[in-house]
Amino acid sequence: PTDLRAPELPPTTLAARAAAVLRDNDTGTLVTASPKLYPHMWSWDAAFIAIGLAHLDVNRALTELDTLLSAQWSDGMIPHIVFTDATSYFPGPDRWGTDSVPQRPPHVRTSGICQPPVHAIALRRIVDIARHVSRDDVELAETFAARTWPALYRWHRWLARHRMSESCGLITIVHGWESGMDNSPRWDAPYAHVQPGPDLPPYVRLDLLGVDDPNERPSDAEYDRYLWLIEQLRRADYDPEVVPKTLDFRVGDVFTTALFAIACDDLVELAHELSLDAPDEVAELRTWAAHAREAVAHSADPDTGLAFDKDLRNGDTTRTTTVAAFSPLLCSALPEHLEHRLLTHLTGPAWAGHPKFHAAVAPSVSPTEPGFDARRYWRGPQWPVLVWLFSFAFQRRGWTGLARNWREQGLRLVADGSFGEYYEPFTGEPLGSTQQSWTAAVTLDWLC
Ligand code: 9YW
Repeated sequence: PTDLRAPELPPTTLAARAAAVLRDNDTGTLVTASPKLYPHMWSWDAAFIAIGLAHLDVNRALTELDTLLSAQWSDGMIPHIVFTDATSYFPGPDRWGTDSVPQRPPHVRTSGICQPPVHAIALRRIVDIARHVSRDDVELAETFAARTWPALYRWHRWLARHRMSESCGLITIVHGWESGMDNSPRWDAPYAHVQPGPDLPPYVRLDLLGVDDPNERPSDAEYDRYLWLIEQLRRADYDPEVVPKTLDFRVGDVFTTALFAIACDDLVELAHELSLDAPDEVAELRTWAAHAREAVAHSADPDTGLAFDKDLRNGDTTRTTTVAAFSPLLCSALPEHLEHRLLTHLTGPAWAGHPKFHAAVAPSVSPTEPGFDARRYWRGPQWPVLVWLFSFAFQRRGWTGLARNWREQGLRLVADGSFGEYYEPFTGEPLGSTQQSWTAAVTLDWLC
């Protein structure tokens, strides 16, 4: 039904609206993830937001990354939320209990877990955008990149040291939120081990106030588990040595690992482009990228190329197929024939090419999978930011026709100008939050 969506806007209007979203959500030094639902800075959102901002003002884009990096913990971790003073989001800094953690920089309140490492990808993209703007912007971006490269290297080193699983080589996540795909069916089996204790402190959910329909959000039972893991993290004092060995949720994440591989590549490329003198660090980054790719390749089914996460508590391969199973395509982990098969599957009728979809891009879960739910968060809807990641990866691979096609279809999804957090795949109805910053940001990158 067409009344679920506003009519399509022409590109110039769409770009102007996207720019307005970023401006409206801008607090000065950070753009909140969305005005109502997420009034703080999220780590991987900030990376995409910075790319969008670069099309408006390169200097402002760099400030965004600077704000995030100034919240980096002394051990190298970039926290998944940098809190503003807003009190309308739960769990806030008090619930995370990170104020007493010595690794946290004292001037800022943060959560105590991380999100996918897309920041180096963003930085390289911003340097590239600046090259098309002006000499002054190139100078600014390159100087910034040279100054912050060591911080990004330390972030990658933290992941390599503390999170590269010794058994399977995948990057370990200790909370579904670390994957960025909070309640994806990928995590249903691992979450089944998470049994909230009777001493889980009581809480009131605030996320349901920001959406029209609670069925678009995770359930209460899911939320209890999320909160229980925070309790376990607190009790482990957020010690990066202890956490990945003791938490009830420990999963090798193929998607995060694939992104880590290409982000390591980007740091290496930046070091070359900027003539940085860091031969040892560059050698390490190359090794991490190679190990990450190998781990993604290992996690792939030899017949289909679909890659699966590993539950590190029991060694089980989680056989749930979601969009993350196509991660090998992001980092070119597979031999050509298998990659071709995987790509054909992704673009075919079960996924992006579903004949009933409003826009021909991958959903978070295919309608052919048992866990599919067209309206619920990471269980079916289409997420523009994922479309951006895949189209960007395709472009890099030199698959320009395919990249263009995904960009066009991504634009079809967001052309109503509401900048939804995610979209119902059959109708294209925007769901969750509106005026979502990263949706506006990827729109700008597609249009500019
Ligand atoms: C939450 C901000 C974040 C994203 C995540 C997404 C959602 C936050 O929103 O999580 O409280 O549930 O799952 O990827 O960074 O946009």
